[in-house]
Amino acid sequence: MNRIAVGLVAGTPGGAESLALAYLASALTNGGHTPHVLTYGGSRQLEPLARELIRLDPPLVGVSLPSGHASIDAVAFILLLRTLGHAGHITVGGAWATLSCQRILESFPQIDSVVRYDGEIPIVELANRVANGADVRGTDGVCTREGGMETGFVEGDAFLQTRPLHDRFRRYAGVPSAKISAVRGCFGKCKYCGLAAVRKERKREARAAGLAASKIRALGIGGMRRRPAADVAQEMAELYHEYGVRFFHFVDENHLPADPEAALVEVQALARARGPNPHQRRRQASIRCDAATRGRGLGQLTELALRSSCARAAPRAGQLRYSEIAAYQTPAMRA
Ligand code: B12
Ligand code: SF4
Repeated sequence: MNRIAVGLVAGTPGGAESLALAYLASALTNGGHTPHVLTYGGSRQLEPLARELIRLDPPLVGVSLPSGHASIDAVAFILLLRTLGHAGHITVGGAWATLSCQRILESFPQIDSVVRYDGEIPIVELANRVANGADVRGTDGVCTREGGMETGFVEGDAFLQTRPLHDRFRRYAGVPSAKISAVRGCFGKCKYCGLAAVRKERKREARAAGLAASKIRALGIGGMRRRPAADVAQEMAELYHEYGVRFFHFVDENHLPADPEAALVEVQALARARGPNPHQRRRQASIRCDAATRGRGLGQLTELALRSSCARAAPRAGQLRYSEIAAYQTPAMRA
């Protein structure tokens, strides 16, 4: 099997790392390939970055399109890369690319393929095929102009087995921080949310591919896929001891399950699991307004958060229906 260099590119405003690329870099390394993670903080950095990639000349380049907003610079980068002479395969991935797949391929001949949904498995298969000069059409999870929407479904959940390969740790006041993903998916169906649309589409495609409802549920398609608390704590301990990380930023769409009792079990499991020094733990979380105030289990959740040295638990309105938000309005606010 031939191995290749793979350029992985994302916009990361403010110097943050891209956790998506850290997961892809890890999967590619495990697959024997050599990832090069390149990030830009704004449009001024696009040209030097494109020139750097031309110098590296990887046969496969993957660019992250997580949102429509992020895609403006990202697509400009791809056009620049082609203008500068890059002739290798260019793929894109991320939530927005997943949903806008056909439009992207129709609008930009410079882009060869779109990786849809989780990227860990398809990017390695794509790299294998590019390395061997094989046809990339028909790669599971990869869409080309010749089709592929019907092969969007990828069996297997690399997320649960892959440890991200961090290329940097952002510092807050000199303190190293790391992003962590403990859960993929969310129980919410908020109308304005791109990720809710991604989950809905994935479920529809799984059904169309003939998967039984029981299998869809078991695989967590369209729902929440959760790593065991002990594994999350282990990752935090590794980051703490090996890299001096002291600030952990959970990027989960929604960390806790919808059911308050189940949420309580998760919080307790993470609190009990071995991880960084418990005496130095401080947490900050956004909790749904109703979760923070209502009901037995829900009240307990807030109490537990505060007792387990939660420095700040800020209620937020996201995920609530208008009727639920209205319940918190004072008569003056309603007037
Ligand atoms: C951290 C974060 C940020 C950070 C850093 C962004 C970054 N580039 O890393 C900051 C604060 C800067 C940010 C800013 C914005 N964000 Co933001 N952000 C997130 C958040 C919370 C986590 C992303 C993450 O790390 N996920 C974990 C990784 C592992 O998952 P992933 O990104 O989905 O990646 C997987 C696949 O999508 C795929 N994949 C992703 N990229 C690629 C690339 C290739 C080549 C391949 C093959 C595959 C692939 O493979 C990955 C592994 O399986 C998500 C919500 C979420 N939980 O996902 C929102 C989210 C991505 N952000 C969103 C938005 C709207 C924005 C902003 C536009 C907000 C604004 N108005 O300014 C800006 C855009 C800025 C920019 N230019 O990127 C939306 C996008 C909505 C949509 N798709 O319609 C999301 C989904 C939140 C939401 N629920 O609405 N964001
Ligand atoms: S709770 Fe957040 S991640 Fe979940 S569907 Fe609503 S906006 Fe999207």
